[in-house]
Amino acid sequence: MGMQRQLQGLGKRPLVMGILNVTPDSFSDGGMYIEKERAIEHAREMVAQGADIIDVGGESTRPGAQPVPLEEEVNRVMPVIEALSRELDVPISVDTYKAAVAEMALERGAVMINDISGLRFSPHMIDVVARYKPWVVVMHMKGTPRDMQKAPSYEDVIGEIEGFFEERLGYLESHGISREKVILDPGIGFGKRVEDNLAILKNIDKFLHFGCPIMVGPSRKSFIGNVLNLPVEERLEGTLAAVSIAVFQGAQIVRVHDVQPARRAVDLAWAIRRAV
Ligand code: 7PJ
Repeated sequence: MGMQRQLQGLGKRPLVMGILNVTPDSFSDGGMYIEKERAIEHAREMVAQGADIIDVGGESTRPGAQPVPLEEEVNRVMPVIEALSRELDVPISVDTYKAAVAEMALERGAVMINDISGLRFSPHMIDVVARYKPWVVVMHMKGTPRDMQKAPSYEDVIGEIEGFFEERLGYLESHGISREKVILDPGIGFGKRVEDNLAILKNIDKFLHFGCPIMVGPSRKSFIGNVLNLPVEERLEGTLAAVSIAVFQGAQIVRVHDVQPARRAVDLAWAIRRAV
């Protein structure tokens, strides 16, 4: 338990977060790991491949996706979180912006909340974070999953994300939550054009001054498909290029579907970053 809460290795090497979708409609693993047993098996496999964290999500947040009712999300996610936190040594993260889901997950052994809304969608999320003091991923998104890809634009994408991080850290601080266990994520694909996603990856180092670990999740996303003209099932190499560049720039956590190849890529990118 103590080991879990430390987020072992953070700062010493890049961490790989394996994506565990427990949803019937997620855009790339759609319907494959619906059942609890299959989800658990997939998590075991990701850990064997080198995952440092498992991120369990019950609601697809791909562009245009409809929100999932609370009860449905709870039914999908809680049995898996309970089983995984009992069985696995790696920390469990819950991918949710709903305070009630987050609280239930923390009660069942999760130690991290991955909130794609950066604590904006659920007014009580801040109270859950203040009470349980979990690791919390604050992700930037312009708009909501339903409307975020409807003509997003920025004058200065990096500056706008920096401003958001600044404001969110202030919000947390005003509720007595220090940045010690806050992870910042620029939210690749969440209300961004292709050029914005590329600029973010090129400029990850611009987010390091906050003193928080930076996480990125480019895995299989459409900007890769757009640049390479490839469908979702052929975006592994693009994903590896993206996570490698991010780690070379100073990102400390990468959120991916394909754990083994990402592990190898980011470990090499990290070795190069550390080289004299
Ligand atoms: C992200 C995420 C991401 C964080 C998703 C997908 C879409 N959470 N959840 N960062 N993306 N923190 O996995 O393709 O980039 S859902």
